[in-house]
Amino acid sequence: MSRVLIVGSEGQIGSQLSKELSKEIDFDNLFLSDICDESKSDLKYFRLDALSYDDLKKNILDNDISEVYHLAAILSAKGEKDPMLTWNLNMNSLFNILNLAKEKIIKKVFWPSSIAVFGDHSSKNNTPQFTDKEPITVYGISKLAGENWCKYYNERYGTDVRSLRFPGVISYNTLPGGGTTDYANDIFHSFKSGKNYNCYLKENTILPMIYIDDAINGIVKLMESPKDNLRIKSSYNISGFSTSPKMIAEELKNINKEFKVEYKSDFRQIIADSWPNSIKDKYAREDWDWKENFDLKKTVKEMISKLNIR
Ligand code: AKB
Repeated sequence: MSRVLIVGSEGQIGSQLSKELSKEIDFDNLFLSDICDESKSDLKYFRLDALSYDDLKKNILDNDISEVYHLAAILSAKGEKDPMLTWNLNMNSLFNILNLAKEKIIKKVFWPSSIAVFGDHSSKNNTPQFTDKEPITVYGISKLAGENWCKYYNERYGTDVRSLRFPGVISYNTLPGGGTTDYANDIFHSFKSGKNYNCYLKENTILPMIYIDDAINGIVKLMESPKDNLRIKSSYNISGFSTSPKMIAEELKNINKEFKVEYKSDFRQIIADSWPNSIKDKYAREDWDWKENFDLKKTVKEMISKLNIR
């Protein structure tokens, strides 16, 4: 039985992943950690700075942890405010985990990458696993470097590090912070509170998205797959559906025709324009049976129900 640690458990993906893993893993075998003092969950939690190799190693050894989900990162839009801080956190926390895996202190790692690894020269539609990648954000640069380091450690040191290139994640429980795709979450909260939404992207900006349940299901399926089936040693393309602010707004207007969205793009538009419109996730489908369950309509329906919007 693995003993599992989530690093960055209080964020958008971590808070839902911990709920899901706690269904399968005994209370005593699941540990959460983040940079804040307390957890919102009732699971075992300790404060941890992922940049401290010594603290990470001590906590992992003391608790006999064998599997780590390393989710701590600064996202694309926030990252542009302080590129060096973003590079430092995103890269050096990953190196800490990779080196613990290299030393065989941990046996298995999950680390999320992002569609931010793609750039202006990547193919725009149905973007394949292998294409030109010239990311324009420091977040994207750190994710692309991280992917290559995961591949290097897997091939050179025989580590077992697995990764998914996430599109924008839409979720109801914890809001993302500092991403370019955050609008696809924020819009539901404005809708719920009866306010108009001011969107920072142009109405027809199409980006790939995934509903949180699919994102979690993808992580769990990838981690359960036999290692030998995994041809991609860096990070797998994965996607749910593609949408624009206008398409989400239309779905919400079908529920309440008074709902209004105003569009005034800011610096995040340039980031969004450099990312793919849609993703081809054939390797994930072939290697570990990836299949999304949520399209846009189903996602909107689920968000409305989970956020208790009447
Ligand atoms: C962001 O917008 O920065 C993230 C991502 C696509 O990785 N949601």
